[in-house]
Amino acid sequence: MPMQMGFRWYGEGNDKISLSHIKQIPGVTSIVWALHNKMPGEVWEIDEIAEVQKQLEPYGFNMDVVESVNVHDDIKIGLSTRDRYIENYKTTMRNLAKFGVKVICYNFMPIFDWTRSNLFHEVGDGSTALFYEKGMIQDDYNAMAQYILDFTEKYNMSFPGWEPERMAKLDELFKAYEGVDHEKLWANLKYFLEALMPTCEETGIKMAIHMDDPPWDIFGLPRLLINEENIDRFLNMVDNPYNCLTLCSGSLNADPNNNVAEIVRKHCDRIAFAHIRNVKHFENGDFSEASHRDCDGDTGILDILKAYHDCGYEGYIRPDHGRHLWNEGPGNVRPGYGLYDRALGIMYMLGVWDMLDKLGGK
Ligand code: DNO
Repeated sequence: MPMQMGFRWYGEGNDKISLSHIKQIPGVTSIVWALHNKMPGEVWEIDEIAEVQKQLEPYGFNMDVVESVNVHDDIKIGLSTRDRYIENYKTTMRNLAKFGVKVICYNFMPIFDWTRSNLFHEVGDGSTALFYEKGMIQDDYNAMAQYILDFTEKYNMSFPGWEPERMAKLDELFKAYEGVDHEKLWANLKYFLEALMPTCEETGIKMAIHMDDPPWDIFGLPRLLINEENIDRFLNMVDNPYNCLTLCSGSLNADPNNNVAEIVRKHCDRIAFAHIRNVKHFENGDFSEASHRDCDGDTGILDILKAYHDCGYEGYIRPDHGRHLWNEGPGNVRPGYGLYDRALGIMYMLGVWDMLDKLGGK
């Protein structure tokens, strides 16, 4: 079985891209989906999941990969209320398993999910891309969050991990995380995963943690999934084949010291889901996202794909953020999740993969 190509879709009424358009991209078999109206900690009900299944079925897409079932802050902070949310998480897993879900992508970043200072930065060829200006993400978390929230409000969208309800009490959240240092966060992650492993074994679902984006502490909040050493620690900490990675090449490579291809070769059997994204670095620590073509960024896309191919990777893979092209811009596109550049990314990945197959005689 070859690797399985996915495309992230935000759901009917929540994504301007239609399933019929996605169907025309060669090679896509999985829709990477989620119930985006759910708050972290809530149970995903069977009839809600069935609704998505009904939408995907006519196109022949499977719903094997969910991105994400978000983790409640109480679990990350380690409050006594966490057990209730862990029970809800298990119920969600059992409900998802009824629909054949095989992989749950999630993250364990305190408060903020992915973080950028500019959602539509000029790339130089007329397209725009997500951009991280290091100097802007230093002390003032309220200003950074406000930039994102103003955008989502203006264009009437919500970003996963940036729920306005949570963002409205940022100061409170920061207070709640006081004392949660790296070691405490590791311990809380271990507690969460150890509680879930029996349900993984029962349902066959792999838990695939996403890399932290960017891979360093921000605003004094600890981040764990940031480099090879910590990935080793994570996999050893709960050494179970259901404890897996969503290996996001772009998240990791925002730190140029990370060699993603090397990590692929080392842990291929524990990568349930691969995100392929290219990043271009600037000397002052800023970075921009780039097209999937190897030479357009610094991530080493060819080396990474070669590493997956050499390992005989059979897991799920998807193009990650793309640039915004051909009139995609604020108001008509989800930042990073336009149609065109991700479709180009898929063709690039499949082109490389097919050629590797051919050269390898497969
Ligand atoms: C950003 C994504 C992340 C990712 C979550 C996984 O575009 O890569 O938001 O889905 O961190 O939980």
